[in-house]
Amino acid sequence: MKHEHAMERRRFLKGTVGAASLVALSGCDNLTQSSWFPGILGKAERLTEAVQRAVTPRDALAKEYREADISKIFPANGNTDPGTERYAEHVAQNFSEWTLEVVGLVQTPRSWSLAALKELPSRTQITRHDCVEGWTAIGKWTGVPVGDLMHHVEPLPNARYAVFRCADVDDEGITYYESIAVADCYHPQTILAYELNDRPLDVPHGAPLRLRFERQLGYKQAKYVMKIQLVESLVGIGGGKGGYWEDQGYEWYAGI
Ligand SMILES: Nc1nc2c(c(=O)[nH]1)N[C@H]1C(S)=C(S)[C@@H](COP(=O)(O)O)O[C@H]1N2
Ligand SMILES: [Mo]
Repeated sequence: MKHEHAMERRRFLKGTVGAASLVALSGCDNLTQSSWFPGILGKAERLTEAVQRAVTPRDALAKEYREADISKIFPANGNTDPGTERYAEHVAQNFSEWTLEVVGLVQTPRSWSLAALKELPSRTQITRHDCVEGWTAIGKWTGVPVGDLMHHVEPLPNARYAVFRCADVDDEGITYYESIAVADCYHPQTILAYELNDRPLDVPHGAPLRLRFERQLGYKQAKYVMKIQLVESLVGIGGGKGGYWEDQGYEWYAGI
């Protein structure tokens, strides 16, 4: 009986994960153009999250690679320069005035200059980035664990999501943002990176600070991060689906 149950479960998992990866493979353009897609997302997505959490516990580590595995070229994708006057000033000042604010449902809101963040203990990880557009790259990231920042600000009990606010705006004036569960901020590989392959992050890859949330797809890896806002609900933030691409039909739980 026990065995039969396990078989059942395995079949169920296989089917569901298969469907989820098909969705991931179909790429940006197809998704935004098909009108049915956002409609079915709610249910399929909750299923994906539940299944993936069952298969991969929340604290499981993404695979880390060796120096020799680092890709010769790490492509830059999406916005590759925020292009605003203010951002150009930051570039000219070598980001000396850049601050990261952590606000919202926290005991003690705080901000850090880039220099102050670099003085905190750092983590380095060599991981693979997977973009839904069909490319992958292995890079070495160094940054500050987001969990350490959380220990400083102390999230309130009702803080469920951490929203990452970015400096770039698209042609329609929509600002890029992303969100992850506050619980996932404490995962050891969730870092705000300021170095790629031992050099300060360059503009195309999200200077001066970008999120690495290693067990999820490329679009979760928010670049040009200026602010982390802790909230109880995603309603009223952007289009309400938890991220720039999510608002256009992508899954919020983009596990890989
Ligand atoms: N702020 C911001 N973050 C972003 C994007 C973007 O356009 N703006 N694109 C996302 C996508 S789809 C991918 S694949 C990665 C690309 O990161 P890279 O340019 O370092 O390769 O950044 C993600 N984070
Ligand atoms: Mo992507």
